[in-house]
Amino acid sequence: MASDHDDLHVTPPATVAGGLGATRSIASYCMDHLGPVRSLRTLSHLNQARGFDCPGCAWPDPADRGFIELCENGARAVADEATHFRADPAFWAAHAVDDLAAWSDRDLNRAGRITHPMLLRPGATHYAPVSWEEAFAVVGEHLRALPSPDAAVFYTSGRTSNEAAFLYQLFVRRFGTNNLPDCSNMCHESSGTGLTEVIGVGKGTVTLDDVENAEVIVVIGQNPGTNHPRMLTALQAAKRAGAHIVAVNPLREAALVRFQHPKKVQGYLGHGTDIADLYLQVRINGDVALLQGVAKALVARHDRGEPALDLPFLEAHTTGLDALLDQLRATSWDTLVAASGVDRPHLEATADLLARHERIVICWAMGVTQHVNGVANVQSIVNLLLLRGAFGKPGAGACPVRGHSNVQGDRTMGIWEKVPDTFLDALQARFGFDPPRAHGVDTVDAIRAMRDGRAQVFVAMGGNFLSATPDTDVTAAALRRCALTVHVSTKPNRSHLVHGQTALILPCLGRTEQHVTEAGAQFVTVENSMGVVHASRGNLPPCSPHLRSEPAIVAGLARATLGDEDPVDWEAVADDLDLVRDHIAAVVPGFEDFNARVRVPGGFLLPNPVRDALRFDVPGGKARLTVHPLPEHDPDTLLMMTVRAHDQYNTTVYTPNDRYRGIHGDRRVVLANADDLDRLGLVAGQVVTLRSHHAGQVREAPDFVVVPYDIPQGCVATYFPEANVLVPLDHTAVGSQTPASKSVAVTLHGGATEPVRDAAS
Ligand SMILES: Nc1nc2c(c(=O)[nH]1)N[C@H]1C(S)=C(S)[C@@H](COP(=O)(O)OP(=O)(O)OC[C@H]3O[C@@H](n4cnc5c(=O)[nH]c(N)nc54)[C@H](O)[C@@H]3O)O[C@H]1N2
Ligand SMILES: Nc1nc2c(c(=O)[nH]1)N[C@H]1C(S)=C(S)[C@@H](COP(=O)(O)OP(=O)(O)OC[C@H]3O[C@@H](n4cnc5c(=O)[nH]c(N)nc54)[C@H](O)[C@@H]3O)O[C@H]1N2
Ligand SMILES: [Mo]
Repeated sequence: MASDHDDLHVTPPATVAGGLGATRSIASYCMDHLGPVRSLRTLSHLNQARGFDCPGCAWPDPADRGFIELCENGARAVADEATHFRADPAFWAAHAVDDLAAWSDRDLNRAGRITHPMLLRPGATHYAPVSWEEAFAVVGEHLRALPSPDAAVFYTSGRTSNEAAFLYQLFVRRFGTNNLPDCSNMCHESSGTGLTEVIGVGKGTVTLDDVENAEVIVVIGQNPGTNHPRMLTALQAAKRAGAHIVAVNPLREAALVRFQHPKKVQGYLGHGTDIADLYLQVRINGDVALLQGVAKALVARHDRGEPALDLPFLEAHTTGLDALLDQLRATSWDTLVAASGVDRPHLEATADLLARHERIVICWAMGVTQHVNGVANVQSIVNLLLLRGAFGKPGAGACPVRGHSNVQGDRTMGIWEKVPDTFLDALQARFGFDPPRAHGVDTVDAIRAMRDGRAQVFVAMGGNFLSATPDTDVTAAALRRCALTVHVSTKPNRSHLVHGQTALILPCLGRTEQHVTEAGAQFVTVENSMGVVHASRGNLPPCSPHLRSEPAIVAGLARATLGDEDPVDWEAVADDLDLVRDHIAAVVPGFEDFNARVRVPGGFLLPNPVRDALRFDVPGGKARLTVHPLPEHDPDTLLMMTVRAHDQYNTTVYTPNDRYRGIHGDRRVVLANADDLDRLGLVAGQVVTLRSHHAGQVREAPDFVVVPYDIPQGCVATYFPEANVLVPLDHTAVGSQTPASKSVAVTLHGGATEPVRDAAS
């Protein structure tokens, strides 16, 4: 895949996020995709109490929302959905599937909204329009012909509403399988697994108020300036109230250094707010060592007789303290400093901040979860919080910052291949059928099942499975082996082009669009990262009269598969989402009186035993302190993390730029440490091939340009999804099976050299 890199332009990384640059970027994307009138109409409804939930991320809304509560990337996510471009039947007739496969991700997405259900018949070169009834019949026939319900896989991405998710899992379990993998398997699964094991709840334990009232906030393995920009408002508020912020990241991400609020006049004019008081530039996957180093420094203070551990809390609420203290005392500073790449004074300074304050919040995202030891990372974070007694009180707790806007809600609704028996019992009681009890496949096992021919039908409620999952070539072969692939989608993506023998695209309404049925105007609900459930109402007319809502599509699939005699009245529930909410209220704990409570502006907070009552639902009733070995790495390879650029939403690429990091015009870059490049005899601008190494297997990705960057030695960074071909399917987190896409062992191999383009050119 040779390409020239003439458009690549590298500038020094930004040292401040937000400000005018963000406003300009919103304006240009909105004008391109929406035009002026539609821009204002759309954006003014975003995250308002009577408007729609931003499809960008799962960060909560503040109580005092401004006229437009948005951020640059939220606005782009909205403009991207509300775009006036259309991938209509004429588009699909003009382009063969094989031709579209050569398009860039950006161009595919820019083709616009899909307007009609489309069918690719066996052997056909083009998708062609099909009626909804025929589309559903194709799915029903395939599903009924399977040797077992477990030969089908039903994926979900995290934008799906609570109502659609509940109906989808109900349909899948009525059909007879728990094969419900979701994007969470690749995302915060390590958080859910790690937290459940040690504190008994798989979600965060803080509210937005807690973040704003914390005295110390640690942001680890997260790039909020790009991925959760509205979080910066909360960090800024906390900072102004006197909080200390510690950033732990291999890169000096601009927003963690300084932030200018793009909506506030003083934001344009002032120099912004300094964010991180301490910036720990950890080595990739050096976090277990770093967190142990900070804990060791706390223990050393305690051993000197200084108040550093919350002993009454530890005594009353935890087990495992002695084993942890023994391990921390026995591990040498040299070991921890070498493994983390952070010097002892910085680790001591962090411990100092923690020792001097009570209200501590630790926030994290993919830099923590996507490692072989992702669960150990999460539990090492919990260790620190427990040592300081930072649970069950205001201004303190664990804050895994979720990705997709309803990824947390989808899980609550039962989109989970390993849903607890209590959930299945409640389904059984409500609907009078025996749900399947055997666990289903997660994302990685779903790929294995399709690869090995054990699963022949793949259905996706949103998402872009091919590009989001690891080991792209393996996943592509797995999907191609299927008899049928079905995608409920809003926009074209690569998963539509790498398909089973028969393939369907079922176009659905998006968050921004009005949803009116015979029962009247409908709204949906979502759950944000902090367990607040609230309503979301689209305000734009649907982009095509042929779209159906996600609940209506599930109902159509269910009727075509299960027949008209099914005890669930699919037609009625898809038309009137209040009926779905009544079912949810009866099945899911915390949703009692759902229809009434969700109509209160702002919604309601789900119960959380740790946050509300300092109750740890683990055997013995006490939180567990845990001991973890330090991860090991092959010193002959570099450790690669695959990250998001500023101008993308997961697999949707808006532009080829990564503004804050100073990379423009090209995404096929590898950011590397200058000393490593010297050692390897590589120079800036050189085109290299990346090879990953796993259990004796080598995977290769050609044609990446070397960019020297401020990143610790031994570490490199590339963008996802381009680098996913290098992530081995079997390279996953212990306990959660999350692909370890931030810990890939690679080597760089030089080809022809290119002239160096420096910042000034
Ligand atoms: N605009 C926009 N918003 C998004 C998304 C998007 O693609 N675009 N995606 C959404 C989704 S689904 C998710 S899950 C979130 C993702 O949000 P993030 O987790 O912030 O996304 P990543 O780009 O994967 O960034 C990971 C960060 O972790 C750092 N990191 C990598 N490896 C390590 C490590 O070993 N240790 C430490 N301490 N840090 C490390 C990287 O340098 C980077 O700053 O964002 C959500 N919001
Ligand atoms: N190497 C590497 N791989 C990763 C990651 C990484 O950091 N590195 N991150 C992982 C993470 S955290 C995640 S969450 C996954 C993301 O994986 P996915 O959720 O599968 O991927 P997205 O790119 O978010 O999906 C985009 C598609 O969703 C469809 N869509 C958008 N809105 C809607 C809607 O309202 N309804 C429906 N039905 N469809 C809609 C559009 O057709 C669009 O093309 O990727 C994972 N993969
Ligand atoms: Mo995610």
